[in-house]
Amino acid sequence: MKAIQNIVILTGAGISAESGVATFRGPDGLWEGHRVEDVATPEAFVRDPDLVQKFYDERRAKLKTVQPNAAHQALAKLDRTWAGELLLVTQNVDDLHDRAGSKRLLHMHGELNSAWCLACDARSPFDGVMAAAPACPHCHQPGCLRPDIVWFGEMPYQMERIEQALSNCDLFVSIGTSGAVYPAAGFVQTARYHGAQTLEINLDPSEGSFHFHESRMGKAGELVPGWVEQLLSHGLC
Ligand code: BV8
Repeated sequence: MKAIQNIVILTGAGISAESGVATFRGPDGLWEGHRVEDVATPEAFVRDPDLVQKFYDERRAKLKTVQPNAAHQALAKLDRTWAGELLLVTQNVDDLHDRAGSKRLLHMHGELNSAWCLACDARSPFDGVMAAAPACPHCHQPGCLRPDIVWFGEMPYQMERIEQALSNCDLFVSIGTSGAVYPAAGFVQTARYHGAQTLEINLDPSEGSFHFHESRMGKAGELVPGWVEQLLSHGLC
């Protein structure tokens, strides 16, 4: 097995589940009877902006009541101590990786605590209630803010940077994701094509489990700290 220098980690809703943040496709996978795919779209925002704003206002408010768990903390420790290249790509729009201290972090689907102004195109930190049509912190226009979230049918953020990291990594690890959403679900194939070792840590087999060299089934809060210690001690996954 070749030495590991460069690592890409992909996380999904499962890594935040033990912090009390609902996943999308578990038993609690519906929101007020709506499938996420039906609310997290530009069309839904045009059709019923108040419903969509309420969906995100509730999840943004929930962030103030939850804490990073042992999996977030372990990945932040890896971020602080890994001498090689490391990129944590999260599909999650919560701020738990940020609050745990991860720095080499990329939110490919946007963030709940960010607002995107449709009048001036600026993105600004935001932790309030968007349904109240507040003014843009940048241009001060009222009622022009949308959640800074990548909806279905919209291009995820920093895809070139992600593709470059995937083509250059020795190890790709997927944690807490169902492998249901693209292009994130295809990252394992890109990494493997470029010769990376691939590991999945998940509660259940994901839709893409067969693409991984190794799968470890269990809770992220229980498995990720041990995996990080193993990696830091032996440089192997
Ligand atoms: C795009 C923000 C193109 C919203 C989200 C093929 C190629 C490319 C695109 C497509 C394609 N086929 C279909 C598409 C379109 C679509 C798509 O993938 N649809 C799916 C439904 C089939 N993709 C898109 O639209 C993407 N955009 O392709 O643009 C383009 C090209 C040119 C120009 C313009 C556009 C955009 C997708 C982004 C959508 N936004 N998030 C929000 O958060 O409100 S995606 C949404 O689902 C979530 O954010 C999350 O990121 C994502 C995936 O969910 P998971 O994170 O995996 O969560 P899930 O609940 O599914 O699974 C949790 C897992 O954790 C489970 O496996 C469970 O077992 C496990 N678990 C639970 N507890 C634990 C645990 N594991 C460990 N420990 C535990 N304790």
